[in-house]
Amino acid sequence: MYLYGVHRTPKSVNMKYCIMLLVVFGLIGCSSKTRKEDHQLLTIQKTATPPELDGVAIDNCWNLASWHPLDQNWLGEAYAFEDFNGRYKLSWDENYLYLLVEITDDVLIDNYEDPLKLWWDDDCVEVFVDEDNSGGLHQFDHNAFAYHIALDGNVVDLAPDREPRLYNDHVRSARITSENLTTWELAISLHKDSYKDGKENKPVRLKAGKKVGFALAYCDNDTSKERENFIGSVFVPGEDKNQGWINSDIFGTLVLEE
Ligand SMILES: [Ca+2]
Ligand SMILES: [Ca+2]
Ligand SMILES: [Ca+2]
Ligand SMILES: [Ca+2]
Repeated sequence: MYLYGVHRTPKSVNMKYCIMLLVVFGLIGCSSKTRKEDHQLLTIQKTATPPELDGVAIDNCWNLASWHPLDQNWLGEAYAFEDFNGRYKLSWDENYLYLLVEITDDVLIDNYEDPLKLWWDDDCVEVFVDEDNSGGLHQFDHNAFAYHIALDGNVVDLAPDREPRLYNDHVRSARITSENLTTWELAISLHKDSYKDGKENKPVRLKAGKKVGFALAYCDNDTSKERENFIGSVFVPGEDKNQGWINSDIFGTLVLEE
């Protein structure tokens, strides 16, 4: 009897201990999946006057904002400064995130007239936004958006049905190209992860103190069948740098300031 008891007690204690460990690790696993670690924190200033979207960067909000580099080579060989260089500024008001992008690119190409065909192989600006800065996967849902803005202004992202769709009412833009220099001005409305395609959706009203997941990139193609470089605004750790279109954990974090 005694031996039986001795034999049983440690087993049940071990079992309880295992269950407790499983619960603890489970909780840690869940919380790390749902919480994004903020990195590249950028504080951006509200503007009382929206910039005029005309590709001319003389607006007051741009005079007050500082430049940030677009210089992380996410895909492709090392490139020369004349081949590509870029920088950007940000501002906001209740309705929009405003973005000024200045790109030097030696050849601008638009091989595919259909905006829903191989849109990433034409020169385009790509804007990644995660409205609630939640982080996490977003490839086939609207936890975050990856807007590709083509030279003709069309805006494409993958919809939950895994097909590309135009989101032209989410991002308005204007650009002016003078020789190798293109100046883009964009107004981006932010949408919640509950966004429903084909339904009426209200953009989020922006407030001071809000955090937004954000990254910018440029697909540079000059003479090739496929894009030659994909240059982003945030450092992505690890071998595979092309993660922004799948995982919003790699986005930087904007803090909206009054
Ligand atoms: Ca302007
Ligand atoms: Ca180029
Ligand atoms: Ca989100
Ligand atoms: Ca190009």
